[in-house]
Amino acid sequence: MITVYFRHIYPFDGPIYGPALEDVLGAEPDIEFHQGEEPCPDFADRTSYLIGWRLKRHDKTSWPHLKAVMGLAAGIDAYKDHPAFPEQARLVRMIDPALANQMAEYVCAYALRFHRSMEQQEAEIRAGGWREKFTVPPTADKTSIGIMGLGEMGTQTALMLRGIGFQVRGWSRSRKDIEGVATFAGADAFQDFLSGTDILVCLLPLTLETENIINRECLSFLPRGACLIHAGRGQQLVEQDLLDALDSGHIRAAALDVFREEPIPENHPFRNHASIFCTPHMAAITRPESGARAILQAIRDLERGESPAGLVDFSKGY
Ligand code: NDP
Ligand code: OXD
Repeated sequence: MITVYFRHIYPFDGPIYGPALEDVLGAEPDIEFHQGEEPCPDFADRTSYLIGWRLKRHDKTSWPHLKAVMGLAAGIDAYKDHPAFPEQARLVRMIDPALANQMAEYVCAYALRFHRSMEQQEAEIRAGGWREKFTVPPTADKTSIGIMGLGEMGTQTALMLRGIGFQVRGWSRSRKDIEGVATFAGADAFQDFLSGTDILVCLLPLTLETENIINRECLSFLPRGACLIHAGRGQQLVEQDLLDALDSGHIRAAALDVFREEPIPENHPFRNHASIFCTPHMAAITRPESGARAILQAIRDLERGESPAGLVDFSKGY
């Protein structure tokens, strides 16, 4: 028997994810699936796979036979360097095309808004105006969108943006070959990548190299009037540098889904800034049904001795 436990961390875990995991994992004849806030000690003792969003302090010793922690998120920040990560276990993060597709939709939504300057026109209307300046909107191929991070999220986003007709470029650690997308790799190519980007999209994982990467210098390499769409991690953005770049007019607008502190504090300057559009870390949220199927697939891969798509290599840092 393969033993799997889904530990509820948040109030929505039971109602949103519980039924789908029960349907998918509970239906497998060779899987014993349980869920709740904490298993009984006997089940914890036998558990091979622990599903959840993050760890608890006692996890280092509570699961003596754990083979893998199955993260419900794509990012691994909740687990990386966590002192309670059970030593013998591996980590599998969420890889699901439906998740990447959601991210692509989020980015396309803001890319289209910024490309058509909708935020400026809406502000004009709020201020009592009407077509203050008559302009013919540019075609999408005149706007270049640059994506930092060409992994699961970034690649799907690049393809959807390309489908709309935007000029698309992407930057990653290793060189990628994506038809119709201009690709750049490594720190040496960063400035080149940025200098031809009208709308910068950050879909990078948080690592020592990417922390504070969206800073004064990075923003200064973008052409004047560029926009930012940030859905990586809050710690990648130096907040004051963005505020200064918006004040000076160098950056026109920013859509932010992730923040250094979540929820954003009540009096945070981002909350009421006319050129910053915030969403509450919802750019891409694991879907219960496809997420549960992805977890089952990963468990099957591990049981066969194969590496599942989301198996994390901690030495890489993401
Ligand atoms: P992947 O690991 O699949 O892709 C990461 C990409 O970033 C890769 O292309 C990688 O390069 C690149 N990269 C990493 N470090 C560097 C670096 N120092 N310089 C240049 N490129 C770098 O991750 P995902 O696409 O699945 O997810 C990315 C991040 O998106 C997550 O870690 C998470 O933080 C965020 N996310 C946010 C969500 C939200 O709702 N806001 C939802 C889901 C994810 P290479 O290909 O060469 O390895
Ligand atoms: C994720 C996230 O990493 O929600 O999946 O940010």
